[in-house]
Amino acid sequence: MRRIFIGDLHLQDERPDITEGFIRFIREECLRCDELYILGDLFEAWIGDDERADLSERVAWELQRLRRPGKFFIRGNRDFLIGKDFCALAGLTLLPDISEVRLGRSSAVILHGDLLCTADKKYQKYRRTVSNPFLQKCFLALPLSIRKRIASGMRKKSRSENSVKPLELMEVSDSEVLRIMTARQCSVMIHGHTHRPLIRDYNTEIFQANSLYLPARRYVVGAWDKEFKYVRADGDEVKLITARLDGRYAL
Ligand code: LP5
Ligand code: MN
Repeated sequence: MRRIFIGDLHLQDERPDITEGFIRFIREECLRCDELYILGDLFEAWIGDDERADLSERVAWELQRLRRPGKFFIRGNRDFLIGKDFCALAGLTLLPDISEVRLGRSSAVILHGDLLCTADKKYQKYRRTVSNPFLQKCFLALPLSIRKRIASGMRKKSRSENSVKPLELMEVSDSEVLRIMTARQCSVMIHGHTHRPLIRDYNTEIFQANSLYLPARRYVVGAWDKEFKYVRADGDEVKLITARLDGRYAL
């Protein structure tokens, strides 16, 4: 069973090269996989399924026509408003913010990654605010033009806050990583969000459902640009692969 995990594509009209690279990727690399997991921030910003922009329509069509693999989506902090309409259009199964998948002998916990940044109290408070269903309902009831302005203001504020925020606040908390992996008996974690792709080994063994103890390992997929990093799992053989938008892949 081959599974592919990608995230942080941040698709937007201003970067058609990334959109074309993504379409090539799903037509080539994903053709040979059994399941595709998109771990959030597929889009740069999402203001509601009803926007029906050319970009999102094209992405949905390309995903929909990808017949073979199961296709799964976890919301990111930019596209947490993606709902069942877009998922139905794209043939995506929407997963909970923290989900699990069996990888051979191991179990993996998969998530976008922003939930792991527990030191950033301001962000976690913001996340709780915008997760409020009533607030989301009010936002989605606004005209699209107003929503676009609000989203652009939020992006501006976020960029300015991030420009002065200490890096350690925008990194994941290892104690939170291990808490979640232990609680869920998952020896593998795969996420994105930080835009700092890496493989991190922990000197902690996690009990697996099949009474195996396996060392904890975390994989971070990389944001898409001329190059990007994604995770490919063949059973429990998990690799962080460097790829390029032009389709030339490197192991
Ligand atoms: O996204 P990024 O990489 O810049 O930084 C993130 C955190 N920031 C965010 C904010 C998003 O960028 C905003 C995207 C808006 C698009 C969708 C609009 C939908 C609106 C729905 C309303 C119900 O996620 C940033 C972290 C960083 O990751 C690293 O982890 O540091 O967090 C912050 O900057 C915290 C700030 O306090 C966020 C301020 C955003 C504006 C707040 C407006 C108040 C809410 C308005 C509700 C209508
Ligand atoms: Mn993110």
